[in-house]
Amino acid sequence: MERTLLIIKPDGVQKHLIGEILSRVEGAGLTIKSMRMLQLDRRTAGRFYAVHRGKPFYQSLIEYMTSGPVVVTALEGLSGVNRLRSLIGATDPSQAEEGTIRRLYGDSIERNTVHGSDSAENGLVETAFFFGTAELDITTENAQDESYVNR
Ligand code: IDP
Ligand code: MG
Repeated sequence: MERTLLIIKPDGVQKHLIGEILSRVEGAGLTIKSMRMLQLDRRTAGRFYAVHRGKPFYQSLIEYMTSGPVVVTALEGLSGVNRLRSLIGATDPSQAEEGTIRRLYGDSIERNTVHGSDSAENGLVETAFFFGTAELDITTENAQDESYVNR
C-alpha cells in the first residue's frame, strides 16, 4: 500500500472537474483517506514546490497555484503513486497519453489540472504536508472494501 497526494489545481476547480476527477480516482481503485478544499497562500505554495525554486517557471507556478481554491486529497492504494500518475498523464498535456486527466483537461504544461506525488517517499511527505496523523488514519470498513471498486 502506498500513500500519494492528489491536488486538483485551480483550473480543475474552476472548470467544475472535482467530481469528474475524484470519480476517476476512485474508479481506479484508489481510496480517499482525507480531503480538503483550501486557498494556498504564496508561502505555503512556495514550501510545497520548494524543489522547483530557481527554475524559470517557478514564479508563474506560484501565481497559478495561488490563483484560486484547490482540493488536496490524500489517497491510498496498491502501487498508489504509479496508479495515480498513470491516471494523470505526463506533465505537458500535449505529451500526455490519450484518456489521461491532463490530456483531457489540461491547458498547458503549467496549467495541467492536477498534481500527483512522484514517488512513494514523496507520497508520505506530501500527504503529511497537508494532513495530520489523525486525519490520515480515518478508515471505514467500506472504504477499504475492494468489492466497492468495480467499474
Ligand atoms: P509533475 O507535476 O508532472 O510532477 P514537475 O516537473 O514536478 O511536474 O513540475 C511541477 C509543476 O510545475 C507541473 O505540474 C506544472 O504545473 C509546472 N511546470 C513544470 N514544468 C514546467 C514548465 O516547463 N513550464 C511551466 N510550468 C511547468
Ligand atoms: Mg512533480
